[in-house]
Amino acid sequence: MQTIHEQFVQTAEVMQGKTLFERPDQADISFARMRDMVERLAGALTALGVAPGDRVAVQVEKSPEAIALYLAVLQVGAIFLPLNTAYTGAEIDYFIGDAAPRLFVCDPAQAQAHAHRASATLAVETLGAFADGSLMERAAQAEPRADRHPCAPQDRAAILYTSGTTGRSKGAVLTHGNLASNTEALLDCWRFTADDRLIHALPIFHTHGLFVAANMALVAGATMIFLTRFDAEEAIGLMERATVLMGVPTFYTRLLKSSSLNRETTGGMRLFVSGSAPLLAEDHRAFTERTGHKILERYGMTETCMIASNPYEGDRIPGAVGMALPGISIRIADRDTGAELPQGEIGLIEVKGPNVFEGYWNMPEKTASEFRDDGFFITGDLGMIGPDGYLRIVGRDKDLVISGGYNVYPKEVEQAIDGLPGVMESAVIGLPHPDLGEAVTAIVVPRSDDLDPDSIRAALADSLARFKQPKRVILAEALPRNVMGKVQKAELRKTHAGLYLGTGA
Ligand code: MLC
Ligand code: AMP
Repeated sequence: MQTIHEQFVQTAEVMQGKTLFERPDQADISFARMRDMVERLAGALTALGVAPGDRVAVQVEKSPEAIALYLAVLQVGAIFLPLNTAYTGAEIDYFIGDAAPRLFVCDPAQAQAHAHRASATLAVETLGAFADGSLMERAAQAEPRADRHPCAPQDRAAILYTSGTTGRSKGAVLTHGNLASNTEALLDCWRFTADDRLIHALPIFHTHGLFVAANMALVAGATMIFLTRFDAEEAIGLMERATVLMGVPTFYTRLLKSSSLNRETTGGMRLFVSGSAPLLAEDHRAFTERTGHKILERYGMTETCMIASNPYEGDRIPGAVGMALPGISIRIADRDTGAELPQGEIGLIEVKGPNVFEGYWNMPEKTASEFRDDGFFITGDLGMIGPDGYLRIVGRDKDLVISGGYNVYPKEVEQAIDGLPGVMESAVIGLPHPDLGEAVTAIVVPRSDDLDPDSIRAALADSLARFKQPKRVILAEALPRNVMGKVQKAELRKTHAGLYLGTGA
């Protein structure tokens, strides 16, 4: 196995002056320049005392330099820990406490706010969106490092935090083998080559933007049209110079809203990929009608990278996520016994293969409870495999909301709300939303009359990232419960189903 970093170096050797990053209003960056930047950053990391196995936590704006930092961390054998830029100080406290990184890199604008974190065991540096910040200054002065720490497939490459059902975020530990094997499978399945020009409008702190989109371009030698955020009109305008778009379903909902989306504007594109949340079958069909392109939907998870994909050649079926990627096994199992279910029956989706993560950081019991004895990982998604061999996701066994491709675990939001003065209890649910797919919504039972929805939302601002905060808060006299006393979330979802669709209260 070659690590993603080793493959990038090899590709850069061949590509040299070819453009890796193309950005609106900023200079292009070639493969050769990127390689130099990675070597300098590797030198800076070593000078800062980052050793193999150390965690490097990074909460920075999207930039080519942030991708260079990721590669440099892999080069020196350290573990890359990207953090959503929306996380609040309180959330960062937890991640740093749990992962105990050697280095924390933040945006220069946040330097003051994080200065107190620096200690004998934790260095704090900055990296901005315009190649600015203290880390880039160090890199400019550092002795470039071309040598690399040798890494085996089972060595740790990254930790990605995903919020947990208990309200405590879990750090999914991914190995070099996970990343390299998944990239190899995707390059082959989606026929991705150096000729591709990828519209990259996803954030780079999650699997989709980093381990799918960026890794594929870095290894294949493709060009990334690198955008800091997704704007439908901008993306459509770029399509005549691009070949591939990878996005969450919200990208496609927004593209469909634009009158400029048609066969002509998408004519040069060869592939549209959707994932991270369910793509509405009606959006899939509408997209084909408007553009002639069939969106390729695939299925993945932070813990497993990509699991299944609709075929490049062959039927891309609306509402289905396709077949297991090469080398990966999928089975549908009975929720309680774990026994494999026959074709056509609905059960838990379980997965095994070189893509499946090592486990959760510092959580051996949690890790053990999510694996079967024979090594299959329990995804928590419910699905079935039809007679056509395609996997279809029909729901979730885990209490999870996916809003615009971001996961929000209701428990974490409920704990924050329940801690507010004047709140008796709360239930957080996801409701259908025309733009985000699902919107985080809180049903709150107040203790007193003076509690109002706006003050609840305002009180959460410092503790929860914006995307986790409820879009709406509904006050209620009581929560519906079953005879066992368990809150009936399905009933709440039914009662309020039309809230964002303009069809309900
Ligand atoms: C932004 N906001 C959101 C939100 N994104 N609220 C809920 N859910 C979201 N996903 C809030 C902002 O805080 C802001 O709030 C308001 O909405 C508008 O912000 P914005 O910055 O203008 O939003 P926009 O840039 O349009 O972003 C929407 C989005 C973005 C859908 C394009 O969220 C996005 O890029 N999502 C992709 C997430 C992703 O990469 N997921 C992959 C996970 S990996 P206010 O109140 O201040 O106005 C994974 C595995 C796999 O799942 O299979 O891939
Ligand atoms: P995350 O933990 O952010 O990696 O999100 C992973 C979850 O996203 C999966 O467990 C699924 O519930 C969901 N997901 C990813 N891709 C799809 C898809 N194509 N269709 C439906 N759900 C998806």
